[in-house]
Amino acid sequence: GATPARTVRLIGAPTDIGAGARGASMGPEALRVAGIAEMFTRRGLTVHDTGNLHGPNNPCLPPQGGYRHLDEVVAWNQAVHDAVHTALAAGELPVLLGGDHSLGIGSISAVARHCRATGRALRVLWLDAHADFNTHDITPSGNLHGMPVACLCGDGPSALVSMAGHVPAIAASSLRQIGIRSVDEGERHRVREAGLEVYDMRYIDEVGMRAAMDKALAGLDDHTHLHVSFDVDFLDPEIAPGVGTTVPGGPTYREAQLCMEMIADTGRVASLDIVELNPALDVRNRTAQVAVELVESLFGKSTLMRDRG
Ligand code: Z70
Ligand code: MN
Ligand code: MN
Ligand code: MN
Repeated sequence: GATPARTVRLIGAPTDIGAGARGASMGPEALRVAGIAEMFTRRGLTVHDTGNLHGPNNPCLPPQGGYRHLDEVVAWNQAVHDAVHTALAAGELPVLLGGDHSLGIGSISAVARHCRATGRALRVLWLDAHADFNTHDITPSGNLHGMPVACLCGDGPSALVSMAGHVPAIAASSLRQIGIRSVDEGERHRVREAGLEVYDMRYIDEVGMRAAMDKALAGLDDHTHLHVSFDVDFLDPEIAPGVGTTVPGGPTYREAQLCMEMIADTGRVASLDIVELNPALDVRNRTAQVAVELVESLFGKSTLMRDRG
């Protein structure tokens, strides 16, 4: 099968437009300061850092019709979509440096568009404390970073739902959620109804990260495009305090490393989002450093036995 690209394109999207807390807008620079480009170079990849995208400022307004900042979220996502799609069309591996998780709509819509055009299967791994499956009528906050999975599966405002050029952008069956431990009441019903494949923290506690990831990664073939959407609040707050919404009881450093290593072993990672890092809430850029260490494992770093160099 086709090998994923060896050139990484870093795409910064400095915005917190879809989040409840301010500060994820500083994520891209914090990841650069933590050495994300140098890390990819160490992994033997060529890095093109194309700098940051631009978009509207955060007006900090209350929700309207169940959405906060919908027009601004659309503008940012369109910019992300276009940049991610350009990278994929150029044969590069896009790495979105968020920014809040609403940007997963633009990023994954571009991936879905690319997969459809090239006849490839798509698998999306959603690493997160949250299911991000809310809609305007059940959201407790109006924050669009709580809705990207719903939008990608066809439920949401038309400008976001149709960004891939086909609706839904992805089939619910192409998604695997890992690390989930905070789901709102109405959201829970929607997750069940849609039949999302969720490996929540209880499941991981009971069977272990290894068995959970074996299941989440089952059924990939040589042509599957594997997209990883890494919400940094996936991690336990003990190792990742620098996020807007900490939820206790997440994967430890070792569990998260194993998760990333097992994804790397598939050799199929073809695009990545790193989102919800909030340097305003971090401690000496520690969360950014942990994120970079984990992404290094996601791209094949491992000790001794399994090292591919
Ligand atoms: C809640 C909501 C959320 C991230 C918080 C929180 C959603 N379910 N997502 N932090 N990344 O407001 O919809
Ligand atoms: Mn999220
Ligand atoms: Mn989250
Ligand atoms: Mn509705």
